[in-house]
Amino acid sequence: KSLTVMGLGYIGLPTAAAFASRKLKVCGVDVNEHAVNTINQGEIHIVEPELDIVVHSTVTEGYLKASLTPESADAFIIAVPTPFKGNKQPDLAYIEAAASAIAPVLKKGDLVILESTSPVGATEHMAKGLQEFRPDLRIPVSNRSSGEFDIYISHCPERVLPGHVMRELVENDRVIGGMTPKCAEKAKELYELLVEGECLLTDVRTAEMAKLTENAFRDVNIAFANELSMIADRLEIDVWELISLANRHPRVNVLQPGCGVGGHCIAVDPWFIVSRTPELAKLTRAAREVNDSKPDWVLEKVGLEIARISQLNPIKDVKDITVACFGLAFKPDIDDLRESPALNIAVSLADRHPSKLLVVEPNISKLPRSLMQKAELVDIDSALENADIILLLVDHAEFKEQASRIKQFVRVVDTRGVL
Ligand code: SAJ
Repeated sequence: KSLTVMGLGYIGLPTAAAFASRKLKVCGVDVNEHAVNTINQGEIHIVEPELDIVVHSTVTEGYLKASLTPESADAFIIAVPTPFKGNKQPDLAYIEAAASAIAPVLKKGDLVILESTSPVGATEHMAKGLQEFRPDLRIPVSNRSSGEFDIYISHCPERVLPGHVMRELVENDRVIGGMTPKCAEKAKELYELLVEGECLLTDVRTAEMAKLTENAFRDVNIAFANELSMIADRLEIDVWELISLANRHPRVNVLQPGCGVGGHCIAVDPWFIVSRTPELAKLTRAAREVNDSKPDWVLEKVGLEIARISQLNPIKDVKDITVACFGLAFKPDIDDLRESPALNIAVSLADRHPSKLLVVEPNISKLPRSLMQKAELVDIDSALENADIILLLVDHAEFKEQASRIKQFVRVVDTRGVL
């Protein structure tokens, strides 16, 4: 049996390598020539623990190879990005391109699975595209189709946590939506080669919505925590104490506020729900807006601290006030700066305030381009020595360990409750 995986990013490459490690002949396809060459040398172009070992061994043993164009296979998994456009409408261009690339090599009996997180209706849209390219094949194009078809179409959303992908690919339960019950069964047969969790079968629309629901659920709950943090601040209440007390109720579990919500999923996926049903998804939209507004609120807080220092020391020039940002990553204990509210806050600080900017980020060795020449990367000691204001943005383990020292600092804006 053979598998072609379209897209060799954070989901596609681990998925391709994991199936190849189960002795399936896997061809991974990407438009990025550098990625294709790197993988064919048994190396990886992204950061994910344990992925390098699996890619190296499966390429060496001949089970995994990468290519710029797809080849014929028994099953196809599409794992390409689904970003949104400026107007928060989903952009399905990558799915459409992947479908048009595999259409010429499809043959009777093949299975096509969309794994990309997608708005409801995207799998049907993809199937319609395939049908247009291949009028000679009978392809199910509507959710809950009935009858016999030549191609099996399913949606099986990925739900792995970056940093734990190789383990979660195997251990997590999978939701598998089929265009027909048989399509779902066929996809289940494939995933069972790899997945030790349960494979739960449903239709494609429900599977699409299940994935969006998981991330929107988390977004709404984080938004509640973020809103509480702003209310508590206004009322001069310690939000961390407040949440820990409320969470002592047996049916309450408030999440943790922060400087905003980052990453490539939780800040994007809820918009896919809003885009389909804008008049109904009021809470989902409000949560997105609360979380997106949190970085501005943090910037205002820092602005107030800068103003306070200027008032207390009228001779001190604002240019001589030093702010140290602790953390740039989008969440604790990773080096991933993409879509990070902490990074955006640091960049805005550098652009808006003439004060000096220091950055402490133990997980990186050089500043990203957006901060180069605007800030200086330093260690904790040097920041504590030189900063007038400490802005705690990410609760990295290193900062928690040093909490008692940081606490002695007079001006700290702690967005994560580290102190
Ligand atoms: N965050 C808070 N407070 C919290 C929890 C998280 O502010 O209490 C922030 C984080 O700092 C980060 C953002 O939310 O900026 C997202 O982090 P995360 O750890 O909640 O999630 P991701 O984006 O790394 O991964 C999520 C996961 N989804 C769920 O937990 C429901 C993962 O399982 C999905 O596979 C992934 O999205 C995805 O690819 O969709």
